[in-house]
Amino acid sequence: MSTGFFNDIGTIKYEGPGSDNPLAFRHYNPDEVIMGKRMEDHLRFAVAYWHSFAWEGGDPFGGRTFNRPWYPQDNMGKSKIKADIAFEMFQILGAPYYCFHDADIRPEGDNFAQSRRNLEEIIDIFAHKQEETGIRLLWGTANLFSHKRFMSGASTNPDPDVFAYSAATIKSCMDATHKLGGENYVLWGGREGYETLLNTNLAQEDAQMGRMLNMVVEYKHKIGFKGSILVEPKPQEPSKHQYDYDAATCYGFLKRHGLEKEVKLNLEQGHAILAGHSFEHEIATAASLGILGSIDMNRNDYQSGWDTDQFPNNVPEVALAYYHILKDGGLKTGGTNFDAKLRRQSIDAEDLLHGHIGGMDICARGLKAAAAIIEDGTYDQIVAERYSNWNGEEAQKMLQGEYSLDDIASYVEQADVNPEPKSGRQEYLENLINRFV
Ligand code: XLS
Ligand code: NI
Ligand code: NI
Repeated sequence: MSTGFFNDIGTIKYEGPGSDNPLAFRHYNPDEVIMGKRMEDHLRFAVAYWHSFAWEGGDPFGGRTFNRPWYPQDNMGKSKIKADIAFEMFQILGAPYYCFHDADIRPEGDNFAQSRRNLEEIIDIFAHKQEETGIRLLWGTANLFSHKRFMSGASTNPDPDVFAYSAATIKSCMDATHKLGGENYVLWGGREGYETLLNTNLAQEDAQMGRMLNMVVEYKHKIGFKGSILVEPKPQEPSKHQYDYDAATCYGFLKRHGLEKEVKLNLEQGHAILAGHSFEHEIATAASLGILGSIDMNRNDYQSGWDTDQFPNNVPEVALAYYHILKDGGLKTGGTNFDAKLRRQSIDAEDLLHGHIGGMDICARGLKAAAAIIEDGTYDQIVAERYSNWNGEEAQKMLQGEYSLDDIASYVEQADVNPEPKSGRQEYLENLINRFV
């Protein structure tokens, strides 16, 4: 039954590139087969509960701008209204998945036990709605950054009681995710970092964070959770410096704590930009290390220096992201989560639909372009050619460690090795992209 929040608009349909209906898809056609797989199964779209249903439109200079029937978000009744409207929106959009933090979906209790009971009550409602609609949970996570108890960190807090409270919270969120058949569990450490080194013991905090993640993995196996555990890198904001800075830094952390085979990454476009990288850099890096898990799709304003979490609107950028995802064999347990929010002036219910419809269409165009690049094969061929001399027997021996530095030095003099530079052909390769996007 419709809640009336979206003015009884029906489900959004694919109408093709020629359509001028703003409430239709022009590129996202769930059943269209790309490289042998339905578009819906490639992209695995998810709606982020927090930005669309918990965030009230505030910014550092001003409070709430939105009016929603579930405000103020402080009791179970309001949480249920919010759940009804959220699931209605997932259905209108035809989004197969959603994601949440505990704090997005339940009111905070007076103590931990009450917060947990509130969570469990909502989870039962979600379970029922999932069954009714066929919508699934891409991932669940714990909000260990909004409440003041986490101001000095969650697992990295100098107070062991906060470490314990965080562990209990993560357990309750893993249980909730498991119960809902979630396909991943995410950890994003917004407060796992520091504001000043003058009060921070880096080695101590690294040990705490490593212990927490090891407990998460142990608990995953204990309860038989089959999904992936994902860490989400971000270099700063809200902390001045966050330990999970970027994909490469996270890999170092995982290695150090013996977790590189157990944990993968959830990479976000805007976080890549904040780290001074491109999104495809982060994806390609994670893929090359074998830890690419899922993506948070959004875009940052390139001037503001904030994590602006806008809906994506740049096809060439998105195409390169999916190009590296497809080369890694596509998203497995992961998906494309719109970790994106409206601008605070976009106060209408319909704006929520426009944001997601546009984002889904941009991703569909990006995916089609990425598939075309791969099917064409020129890049693969040029890269293979560029490294082809490494296939030679002597080159392989150098790589496999059969020669030492002094062996190679004498060979260079004996054979009078004198390398000839070859063009990297960057402009040609960049121009080629325009054939596909
Ligand atoms: C914030 C993060 C957050 C995570 C989930 O910048 O992107 O939304 O995705 O905690
Ligand atoms: Ni995110
Ligand atoms: Ni973010």
